[in-house]
Order: sequence, then structure tokens, then C-alpha cells
Amino acid sequence: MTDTPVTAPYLGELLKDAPSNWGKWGPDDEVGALNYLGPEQVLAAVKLVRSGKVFTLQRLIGDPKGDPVWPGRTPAVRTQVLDESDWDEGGKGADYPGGLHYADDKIDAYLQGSTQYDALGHLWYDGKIWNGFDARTTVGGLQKASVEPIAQRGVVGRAVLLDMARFRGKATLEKGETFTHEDLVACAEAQGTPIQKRDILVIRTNFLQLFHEQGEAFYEGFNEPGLVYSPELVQWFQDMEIPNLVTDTIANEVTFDPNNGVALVLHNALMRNLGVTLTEIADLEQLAADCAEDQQYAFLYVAAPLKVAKAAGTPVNPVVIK
Ligand code: UVW
Repeated sequence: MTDTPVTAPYLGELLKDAPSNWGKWGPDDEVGALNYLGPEQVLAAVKLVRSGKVFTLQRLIGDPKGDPVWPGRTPAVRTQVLDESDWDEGGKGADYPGGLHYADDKIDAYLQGSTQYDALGHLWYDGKIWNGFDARTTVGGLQKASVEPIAQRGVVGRAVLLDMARFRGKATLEKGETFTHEDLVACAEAQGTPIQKRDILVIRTNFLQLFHEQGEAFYEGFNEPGLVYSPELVQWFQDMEIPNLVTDTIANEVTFDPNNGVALVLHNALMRNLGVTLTEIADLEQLAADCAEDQQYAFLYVAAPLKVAKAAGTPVNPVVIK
């Protein structure tokens, strides 16, 4: 990974005065800031559909060029179980009336190993996950704040693309490069589409292009670019009632906070404490090219994460409609 200072503060200490939404939507809530997206937000987002252009944001699972994953995870393995060769002499294909043949396959995959929604209980500190549920409820599968309720609800709203790579005049952001909420606001202003309350934020860094260019060297000194923690940034997310943060990186934020060395501070400050849902490894390239051309940076965003019982995350193919 990287040279994390041993002096990195404990998350509980770093975030002791940080805002929290625990209890805001009741003691049993498992979808957090998605509660900000109701019929009013859906109807407003639908009005952004003008040209009928459709974009899908999932990266290919089993990409011949490789699947980028968080260090320690492995890419999905797809296995062909049945194909035409199974009906060759001595093959395992069953003899169906009428002569039916078919192909079957299966995958062995990290649920967090491709474009995905994190469950609100995906990570924690101090023995408590989202909404104050006991972290022991994660043992053997998430009994609380799993991805199930998020998948059950679906995610629909107005989203804004924040093309940070283009804003900074770069093909891709660099390893460990950071930006703040003020940079997001400036990027949105430069794109002519200010961020509104309850917007889904879709941030492009194009960092994963380096995975394809560098191969295994990509993981050396792994430190993704992204948003960096500050109390002001967390308060901005809270004040703006941001329901969902979508990025094209593996973990949504700068991996190691350059100011204190802590890993994934915002996963905790935003997801564990505020209930902001995180969506990772999105493919934003076609969408970003189109936004640069038609200058429409706000659009209808629809995501139906897969319903997987007790899961800490689940694959998704979000759809953007302009
Ligand atoms: C971790 O939480 C470690 O990673 P991610 O959010 O990318 O699944």
C-alpha cells in the first residue's frame, strides 16, 4: 500500500465533533441520505430529459483489459459451465425433449469488485456502523445496513457530472491528487451548472485509465486521487443534503489523507456518519465526452443495485438519461 504514518490519528478522535445523521430517519433506518430523494426530486430530475440520450455507467466485468480492484481483492472469474461442446459425444449436456441446448455460466466475484453500491454498514470504527448499529451485526453477513434496503429502494434523482480531470486540464488526475468541496463548486460553476441541494454528485478523475496503461505497476504505492477530508467538506455535504457520491475511482476519495495519513476518512465521515451512499468504479468516459459537447452537465440518474441478501456491497449498472 503506502507509507502510512504510524502517528495517524484514530478515526474516533479525528471525527469526534463531526456531524452525524444517526437517528434522523428513525432508529431502524438503513438507507441514510437516500431519504433525501423522494417523489419531488424524481419529478424534477425527469424534467432534465431532453434529447433521449442514454448512458450506462458500469464498467465491464471480465474486461479483457483487466478489472481494477482495491488491493487485496481479486477480479471476478467467469466460468463457462455449459456450452455447445457439452452436447458432443460423452458431454454433460442433458437430453431435453425437442433437442434443446443451452449455455450456462457463473462468476466468483467480490461484490465490491466492479461498479458497485456500498452498503452503509460496509465499514466503521468504534464498533458502530451507520445509525449506531453494533458492528457485531456484520458478523457472518450484515444483519443491519446491508445493501439490501438500498437495492430495494433504488436510486433516482438529479445528478451532476463534475469533470475534475477536464477542469484541471488533465487527461487523468494523478496518484494522491486531492480536491475539496470548494473545487467541486468551482468545477460546477465553470461547467455552467451549479450544484443544487440533494444532487447526486458524479465525479470524474479518469484515474483508472492508468490501470490500463500501467498494468500491475498501477498498484505500486496505491493512493487514488479524490476528495480530501476537512470538517468544512463534511459540513458542506451535510448542508447540501447530498444523497449519493458516485466516482470513477475504486474508493471515492483520496486513499490516504495527506494531512494525517488516515485511510478512507470520508467513507466514515460521509457514509458511516451521514449516511451518504457511495458508488465506485463507474465508467464516466462516454458521459463526460457527451457533456463536454452538449454542455448539459445535469441529468436524470437511475440506479438499481442488485438485491443481494446481507451484502456489504453489490454490482450496479447506473443509467443516465439526458
Ligand atoms: C473499502 O472500503 C476498503 O473499499 P471500497 O469502498 O472501495 O469497497
